[in-house]
Amino acid sequence: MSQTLYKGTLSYIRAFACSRTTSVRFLKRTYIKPSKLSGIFASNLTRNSMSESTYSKILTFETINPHIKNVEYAVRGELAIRAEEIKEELARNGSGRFGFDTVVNCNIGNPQQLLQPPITFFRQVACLTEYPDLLLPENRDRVNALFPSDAIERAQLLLKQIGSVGAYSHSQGIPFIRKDVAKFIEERDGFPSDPNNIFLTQGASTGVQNVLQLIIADSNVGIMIPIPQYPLYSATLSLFDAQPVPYYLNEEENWSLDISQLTSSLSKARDKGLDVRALVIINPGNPTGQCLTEQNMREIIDFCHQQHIVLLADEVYQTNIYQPTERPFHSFKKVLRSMGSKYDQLELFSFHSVSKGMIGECGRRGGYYECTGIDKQVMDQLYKVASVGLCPNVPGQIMVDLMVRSPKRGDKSYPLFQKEISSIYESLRRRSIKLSELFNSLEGVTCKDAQGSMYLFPRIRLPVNAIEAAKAAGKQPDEFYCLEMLNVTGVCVVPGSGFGQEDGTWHFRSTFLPPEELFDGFCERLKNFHREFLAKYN
Ligand code: DCS
Repeated sequence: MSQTLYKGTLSYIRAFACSRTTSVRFLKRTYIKPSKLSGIFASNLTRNSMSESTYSKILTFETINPHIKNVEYAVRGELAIRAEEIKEELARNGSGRFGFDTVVNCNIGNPQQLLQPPITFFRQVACLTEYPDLLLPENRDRVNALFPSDAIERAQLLLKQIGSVGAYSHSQGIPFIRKDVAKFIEERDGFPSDPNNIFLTQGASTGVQNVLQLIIADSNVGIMIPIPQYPLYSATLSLFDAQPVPYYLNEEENWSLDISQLTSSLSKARDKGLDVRALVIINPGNPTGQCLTEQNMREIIDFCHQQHIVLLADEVYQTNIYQPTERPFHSFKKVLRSMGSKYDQLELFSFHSVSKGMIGECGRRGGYYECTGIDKQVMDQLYKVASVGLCPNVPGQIMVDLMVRSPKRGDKSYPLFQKEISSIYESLRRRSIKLSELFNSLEGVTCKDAQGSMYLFPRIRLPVNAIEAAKAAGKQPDEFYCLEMLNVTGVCVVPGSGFGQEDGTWHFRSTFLPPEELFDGFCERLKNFHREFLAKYN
């Protein structure tokens, strides 16, 4: 036995002996006679050595955490699962059984899955940081021929700060990148931002979950969420066992937010004894695509201030703005700061992500949240939770840096960057209009324009026979309609019931992300399906 192995074995034996002694001492204190110990160890042994046929699983559907069982997430729910099955069948047997040869995933805002090209500069920098040997002097000529000088410089700068992308970083996120985020916020809003108040995250999702976990002190806590809402919120509330306090958006008024809705929903919840602590605003909206006016945002801030409520501003679609003159994006941080010192104490968390906008780097899992007006001791606790997860992934953090510090006018990469961003933006805008026109042309369907985000949320009025058929199949009517749409056209959308909707109304959510060159064909498929569906059930 080698010396080290011998020493290792010895310390293991000592540790084992020590733990046996400790457990004997513990058992003595709990009044179990050491003589009985052998019996206890023996019965444990018997339990562990149950035969295969009598072994009962520790983890069953009945015994696991019940809050996990309550979680629902329709964006990747039944429709998405069925879509995957169809894809597999198409790959195995071809399109024979179906009237289409591809599944189009409009159920999720995942632009690159639907062939949106990545931003070249971002990938160049990502590539150089992943494989730093490319930056060695001996590779210089080849790399200079392939990469623009500003991408090389940015990669060098980042690597100087980070070391290796394979190393854990600061738990709150790389300080250099947080400084860039703070600078971006300052330039966007015209008000100061402190890098110590920024937490980098794995997409906005983990940020939202960490903040909700912080707020939900017990199961009597209520969190105000919009209806319809993005189900990250309802799912996280189920997971942490808190109470959703729904407030309804006004479909007739372009999914606007009426303060009287907030007030009545809050007072109902407080009457029931709920400790309502936070209000979630998704702006621009998902699934509803509306952008709030500045005046409306001031009212919301005033409501939170008066009612002593924390504001969570989900602003991941802040650059997906399709009516920039009538409905520009304003951040809650900016509006709050512009309202003067009366509101200085308001507690605000603002979320952003690399998954959306024209970037669409969903798979990189990059994001951040900014804390405004949050108590220092509370921030320390958030930091502790971030530390337990060690750090957000470093390539995702790099993508955040690129998002907040993209090429500027005069930089080598600026012309290409600008061309790519505006071509994606213009195309998204055209597609949003085309799809909303299509939906509005269908019998019994109405659809509000997307002022922002990546989705349309049309309302469908279904024939009585279709509602009966849905009931017979054990489905919600909108779920039934969406399943038929998937089976007939290969287009996968999400039923409105996955987001919440006014009772007695039915909707579905579709992204407008399918590639533009396929868009006419895609619209045609939907049009034919809807006509045939109505003919079948009318
Ligand atoms: N907030 C909103 C409003 C979102 O729509 C999403 C993602 C997120 C947060 C979280 O995104 P990341 O974690 O990737 O930053 N939207 C989902 C959706 O509805 N479709 O695709 C994903």
